[in-house]
Amino acid sequence: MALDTILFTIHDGVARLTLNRPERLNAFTRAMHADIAQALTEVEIGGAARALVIAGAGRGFCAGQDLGERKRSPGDPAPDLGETLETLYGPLMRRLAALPIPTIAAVNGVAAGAGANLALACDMVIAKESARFIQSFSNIGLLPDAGGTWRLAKLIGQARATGLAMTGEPLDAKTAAEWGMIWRAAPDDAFEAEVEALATTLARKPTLALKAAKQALHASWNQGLDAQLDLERDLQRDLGRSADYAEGVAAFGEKRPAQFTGA
Ligand code: LHQ
Repeated sequence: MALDTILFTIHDGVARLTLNRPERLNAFTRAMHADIAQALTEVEIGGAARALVIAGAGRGFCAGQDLGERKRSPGDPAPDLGETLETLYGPLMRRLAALPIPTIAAVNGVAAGAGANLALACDMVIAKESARFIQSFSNIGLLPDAGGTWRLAKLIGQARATGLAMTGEPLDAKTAAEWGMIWRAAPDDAFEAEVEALATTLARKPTLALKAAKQALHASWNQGLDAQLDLERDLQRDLGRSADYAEGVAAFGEKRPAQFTGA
């Protein structure tokens, strides 16, 4: 794959997608969106990846939309940001939500604007203690996009979501973890090892079960208990027929670690 703006590997069941424009804190460009789309296609159809880690190269995770790409000269027409969201950010957020494997945002540094909401679009977020999350949109006259207004309120409640959206103030990783916005803030010197351990653990889990858990948890945001119980019943019925369930129960009985294949 010829990729200019990201690094992408799949090894031992773990796909690693590293945003790679460190001199711009890995801000999104059109080219980066295209490269990410290409990598996600490989994850979706290749079958080799059982977990996806998204990280940033250098000192930042992602500073959101590259504002250099958005510079206007006097007299230029106003941009259609709706078109940008419709064709670039929306599809990315939808693809991550639909991805049948767990996604981990490894937030190695500042995550701002759509970069913060890219992190929150992943199933689990682990951040360096020194990292910051910034809903920086209001600083440039915009509202949080890329799912931000939807996700933030659900994760941390309306009051805190509103505060972050309106002030554009940075939120440190420890507080983000305390508020329940992310899974964990890791000491900087333990961060890489913790990301590696989490990715390896998830890649060895029964993939279909994680996919079903993701699907059900997402559905729970939009439906009541009755519908949720029905969904759990249907998904569990399918999982009960999986090879991994048979292996899990057998391994428990034989007091040995299970060897899940993802089938
Ligand atoms: C950047 C950027 C950046 C270009 C740092 N672009 N160069 C969707 C639909 C369509 C359009 C609009 O947007 C969206 C979604 C969005 O994401 S809107 C939000 C866009 N992002 C921002 O507003 C964040 C802008 N960046 C910042 O506020 C700061 O850079 C943060 C707080 C992220 C980091 O601050 P510092 O750690 O002090 O670093 P820095 O500001 O010195 O940045 C380092 C370099 O990276 C610097 O370049 P330079 O040549 O001076 O070294 C910045 O210009 C560049 N950079 N973010 N988004």
